[in-house]
Amino acid sequence: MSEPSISDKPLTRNELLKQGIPTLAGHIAATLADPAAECFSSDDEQFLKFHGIYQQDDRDRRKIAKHYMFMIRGRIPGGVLSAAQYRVFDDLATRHGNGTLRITTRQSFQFHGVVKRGLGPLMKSINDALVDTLAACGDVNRNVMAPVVPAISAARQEVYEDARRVSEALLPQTKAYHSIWVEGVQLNVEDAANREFVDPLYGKQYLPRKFKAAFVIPPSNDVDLYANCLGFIAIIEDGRLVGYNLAAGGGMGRSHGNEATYPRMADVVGFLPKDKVVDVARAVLTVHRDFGDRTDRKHARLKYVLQERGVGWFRSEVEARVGFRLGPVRPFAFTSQSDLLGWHRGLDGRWFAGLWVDMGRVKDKDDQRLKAGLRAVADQFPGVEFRLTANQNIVVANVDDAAKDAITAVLMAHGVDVARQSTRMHQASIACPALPTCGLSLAESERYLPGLVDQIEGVMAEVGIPDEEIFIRMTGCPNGCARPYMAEIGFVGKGPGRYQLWLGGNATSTRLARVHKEMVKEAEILPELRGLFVRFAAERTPGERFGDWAARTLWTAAAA
Ligand code: SRM
Repeated sequence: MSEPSISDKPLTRNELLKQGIPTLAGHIAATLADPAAECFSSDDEQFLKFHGIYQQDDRDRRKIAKHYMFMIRGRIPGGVLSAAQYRVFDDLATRHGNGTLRITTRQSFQFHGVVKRGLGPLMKSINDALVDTLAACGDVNRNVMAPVVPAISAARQEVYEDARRVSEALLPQTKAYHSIWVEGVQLNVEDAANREFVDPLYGKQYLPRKFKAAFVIPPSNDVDLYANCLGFIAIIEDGRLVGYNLAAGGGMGRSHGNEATYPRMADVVGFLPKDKVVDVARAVLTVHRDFGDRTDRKHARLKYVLQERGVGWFRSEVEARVGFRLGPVRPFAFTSQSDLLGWHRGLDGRWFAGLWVDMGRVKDKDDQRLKAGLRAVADQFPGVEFRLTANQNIVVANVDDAAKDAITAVLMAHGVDVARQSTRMHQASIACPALPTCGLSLAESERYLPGLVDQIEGVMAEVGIPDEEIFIRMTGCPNGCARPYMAEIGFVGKGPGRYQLWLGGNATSTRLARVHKEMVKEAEILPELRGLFVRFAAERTPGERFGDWAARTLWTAAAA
């Protein structure tokens, strides 16, 4: 194993905070108990993240005053919830949140708009439902992703169970979470175990930055594997899961005007037998722990360690930590990244329905009452399962023949037509939440993209490509939360009404897009796309997708 080099640059403020209170308890319980306190201190804001909570304020109302509210994110490995758990999330969103549930790009649910007095009851109820929010945010391993299609084979079920095992194995061990949110008391710091607490895996300072892991079963890349710090690509031979190809070093986050930050796709490093998956996950995490940059949070992701030290070094480092050699990468190929929408029958004979959720926001709107419809399904069919997807959709799974038509009817009664859900372009578009909740957002995203997609469809029809599918992703800032750098068309917020335009991702999410225009104003987006679509329609080869055309023609032209 290599020795990490010691930097003479000072540690970041977050490092000192973690080092000072490794239980992550901060002074959260005291502020929580104080009815006069509207918000937490800036130090506690950082600790709260490890508990799955973000302190936000309503940016629509900032000009009047700061209205504090909280975003809470679940830890839901693989995005799987029982009907009973779903009902708890639904109830809590109505009772304590803004009446919506937001499916995230990592298969979780977020509550938005929770006020401080609702925080304690909400957290307690989630935990009572045997779900938690621990490590959904913070400098730790985040929600572990897993393939969406419900368990239709033993191998698929095994992959899902491995994802859960890895999620559990990489959890921080602090007692503070349980003490504050379940028992409702401050962590007893007089207790020696708490006073001298050092996490056995993470140490005193946890990771230099967030860490993200995903499992995938080719040929579907429905979790966007290459955007993750750690990826396990299932290798299934003759119906048996034999092991995984290890991928590492992916990440999207960057900052405008800072060339030292960039999106990067994970490298595929080698093969491991299935029984080593937890050991390898721990080893990769500890490489990040030991070699990530703790002096600059913008440079602290595992992707920079791989980029700067090389894949060969990384492989040797992981091998030294697990005590065995990784095998050669086994062949695999991805053919899609999309969710299966509509009804499908699994190999086990059970049905599942993929439901498109506009921008991942489960809500009731006019005649489309998705939230009430899903709730009715959960109430009336307690044996079903809900699966959240990385494309911000939801799957109702584990449905038998008798229930299938009845569920269709329940959804239809709420204005949700399983057979005709939306247009291809809307189904291929995702955006991050951005305004008014996200403190980092520079431009609109979730509230702007649906209307823009309507207009883009209009332009496509005019130039003669009405039935095309183009993956569009929008974010309000360059952090990459909706993974715009993997999209065929990516919009990255630069300021109010202004976006950087990225082009050239592909249908399998296996190629990074590139900047096409540094900045387009809202009014310039449609004229810019119209020009591109006209060229695409004229120059495309048979069956060629927009992203492939863009990469083939625009990049070659730029390089010439
Ligand atoms: Fe993200 C920060 C929302 C997936 C990269 N992300 C944030 C925060 C918490 C803003 C903040 O720090 O105050 C956003 C809260 C917005 C809100 O109001 O809800 C936010 N990120 C989201 C979600 C909800 C977007 C969505 O449309 O679903 C996703 C929650 C996933 C989950 O369940 O855990 C979400 N974020 C991602 C992804 C995609 C992924 O993981 O596959 C990325 C890119 C991959 C990566 O990590 O590189 C991503 N989020 C970031 C970053 C940039 C990190 C970096 O490398 O610098 C930030 C900023 C930060 O951490 O300082 C960020």
